Amino acid sequence: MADNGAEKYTSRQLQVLEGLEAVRKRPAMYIGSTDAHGLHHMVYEVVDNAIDEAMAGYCDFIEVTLHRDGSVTVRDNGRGIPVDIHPEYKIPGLELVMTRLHAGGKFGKGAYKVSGGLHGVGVSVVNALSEYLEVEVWREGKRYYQSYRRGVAEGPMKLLGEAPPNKTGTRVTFKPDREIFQVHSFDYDTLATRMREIAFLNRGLKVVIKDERTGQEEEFFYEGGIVEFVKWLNRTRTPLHPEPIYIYYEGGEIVEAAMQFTTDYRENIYTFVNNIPTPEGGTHLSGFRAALTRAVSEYARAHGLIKNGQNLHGEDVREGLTAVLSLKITEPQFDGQTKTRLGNWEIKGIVEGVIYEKLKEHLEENPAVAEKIIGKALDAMRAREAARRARELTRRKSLLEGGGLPGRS
Ligand code: 0RA
Repeated sequence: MADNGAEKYTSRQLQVLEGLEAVRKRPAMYIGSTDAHGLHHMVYEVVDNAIDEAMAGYCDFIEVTLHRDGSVTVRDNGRGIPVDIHPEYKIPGLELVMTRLHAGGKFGKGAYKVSGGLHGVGVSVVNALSEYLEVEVWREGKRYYQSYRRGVAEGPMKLLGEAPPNKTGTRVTFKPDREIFQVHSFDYDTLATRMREIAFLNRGLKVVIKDERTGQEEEFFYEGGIVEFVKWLNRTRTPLHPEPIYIYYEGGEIVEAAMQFTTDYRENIYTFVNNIPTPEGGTHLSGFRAALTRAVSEYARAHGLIKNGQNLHGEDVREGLTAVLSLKITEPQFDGQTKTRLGNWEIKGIVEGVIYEKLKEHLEENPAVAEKIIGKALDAMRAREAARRARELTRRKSLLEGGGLPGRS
């Protein structure tokens, strides 16, 4: 019996080492790359865990500190990593989270969590790729600690003593391994940009970044969430209406959008799923665009703002639009070259329905805003048609002049 247990323990330890070995042998498979991107991804991986706590409603503070020796600390006031002994593995949850590769599903179904793509690979990957990692947990009135070298525990988890009343959370300090990464220095601006984005996407969450190498320090906190995000994105543009249009829907999933039209000619739509940017777009963006075109076109036609035979295209309506679309869903499927395109087919219809209904309502209730948006779309439509006529004219002319190919007359 005891013999059997000892043998099991040994094979388990072996499994752990094999898991870590795999991560250290092919780090890019787990962290994306070993260049600057991969290096910064190490921080995002730990921060993602704190964001999961925030999305679950247990965390409203995250702090990232860059140290002079190339290490970084991520601190949060979430629930703290569980420390109780796992019934099957017979080690604290903390050690399990830090040393075993996980296939995700931390919270099980029904919770919004960061997963898919490179995100959600687990803190154990960060641990395996760190020269050293130290973790401190405040939970159930106590303070716990464990440290590791290249993913291997230096000793058992220690109880450090009492935690201050009601204090919970996690603090992770790690130094990315110089044997693994080609770049060793964190870029403040890269990290600060992402921390600001996280704060915009989670209203009421305070995100602090501190750089001990330079003394630089910023605090991001936005009570207005993505409405403030859109205003901030438009800080160098001229808005057509003072307040962004805001849409919120909560069903099985959360659909949130903020949009503001400007005198710009470009379309600036930023999409996120569970706080992860989706620059390759996907079903949520398709649904959003379809709804926008339909709602604005229908309003324009119903109020006699476009004539019969005239048609607004999607690109006309989107000209000058700055928008943030943020979804929280339980089982995101990330596809595409860089796993940053949302694939869940059912999301297109959900987003399209929500945005169409609420935008239509907003336009009906704010005719002055509607007229400005449609005026701008009509300008875009006329410019598009004029450009087409000019192209056709040039083509006909060059045909008449014989040739059709430049330099041949
Ligand atoms: C596993 C389970 C739970 C939380 C966490 C891990 C967790 C990980 C990190 C990493 C950095 N900060 C973190 N905060 C939490 C769920 C805890 C519960 O059910 O009480």
